[in-house]
Amino acid sequence: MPDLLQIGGVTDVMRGRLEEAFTIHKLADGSYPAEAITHIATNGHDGVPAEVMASLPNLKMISCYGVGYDAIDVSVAKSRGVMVTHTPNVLNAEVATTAVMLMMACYRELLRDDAWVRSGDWEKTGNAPLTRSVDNQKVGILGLGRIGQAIADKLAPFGTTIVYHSRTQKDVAYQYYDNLTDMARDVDCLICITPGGPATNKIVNREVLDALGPEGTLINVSRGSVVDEAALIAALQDGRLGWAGLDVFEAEPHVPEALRAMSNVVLLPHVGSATVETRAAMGALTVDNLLQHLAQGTVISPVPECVGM
Ligand code: NAP
Ligand code: 8YV
Repeated sequence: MPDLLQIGGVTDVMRGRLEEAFTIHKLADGSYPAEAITHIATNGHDGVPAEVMASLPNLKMISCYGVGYDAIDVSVAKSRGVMVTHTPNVLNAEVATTAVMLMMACYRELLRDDAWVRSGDWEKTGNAPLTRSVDNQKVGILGLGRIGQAIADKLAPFGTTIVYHSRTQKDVAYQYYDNLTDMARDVDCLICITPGGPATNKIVNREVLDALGPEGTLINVSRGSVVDEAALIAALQDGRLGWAGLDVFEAEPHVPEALRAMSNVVLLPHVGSATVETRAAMGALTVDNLLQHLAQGTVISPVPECVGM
């Protein structure tokens, strides 16, 4: 059987299917037969370390369990003729739910009010302070791609006015902004859902956060690198930004103490797609890509750079 290098974890179902077709070697075990490895199964967090990719002379394909592939150097892979696949679409609805859930938790002070009940404050001091309605808000989506559109769809029943910023204008009815700061100035809530990587590094900077302003809410379900975390912390501490709902961070799993200490932020441990149902679909597509590549030399969902390879 061909040899596969497993980077990071896989589910039991994925392992069972992979074991029928590959001899599996785990990077975590410390050694692997470099010459023999033809395939890699990895994920969006672990990617493929540069030294690992360089150590595999006969590598043919990398399958990523996740849609974001900024932790894999696709230009190096492509220059070596190595196919890279990912798991688009099957997680759109789940990640959109996470974004909307974070927005609602910020607006309706879910964590504060849960604590109000648990601490006995309701009995001791009476009703909790009022919150803000999620209805009829103007929401700016940074990155109106597959998941961005799913977020817009999920927000439609709330009477939301959707506007968006991306590099190119899309064929949609929503207002397009070619300037992110201008969009941030005009919206109540900014939701980030672009890819990570150099092109989007810290594009949500101090200027954008100040434009969003003290009544504004920032939701980030994209990558921690998209938001300047130090500028975000400063804006929240100074009251220049109102609220933040964050699923992703600059140096995961490290989350700065300053963020953990704030009551106007809601924090999640990068679980945008992390339900049993959606992870099963992502796992199935990750393995299907590997098995089809083995059997036919083709794949189902190449990353855009590898289409037509
Ligand atoms: P997609 O369909 O490729 O959409 C990406 C969008 O971002 C497009 O609208 C693209 O439009 C825009 N974009 C790309 N580069 C940009 C730039 N430099 N400036 C402004 N806009 C830019 O991708 P998707 O499937 O929706 O996934 C998006 C990302 O979400 C993934 O790459 C991943 O990082 C993240 N994600 C996170 C989780 C989680 O668990 N939190 C789960 C899944 C995905 P243009 O090309 O016109 O710019
Ligand atoms: C996963 C993600 O957490 O798909 C992505 O880009 O960020 C998430 O769905 C991750 O990639 C799983 O490995």
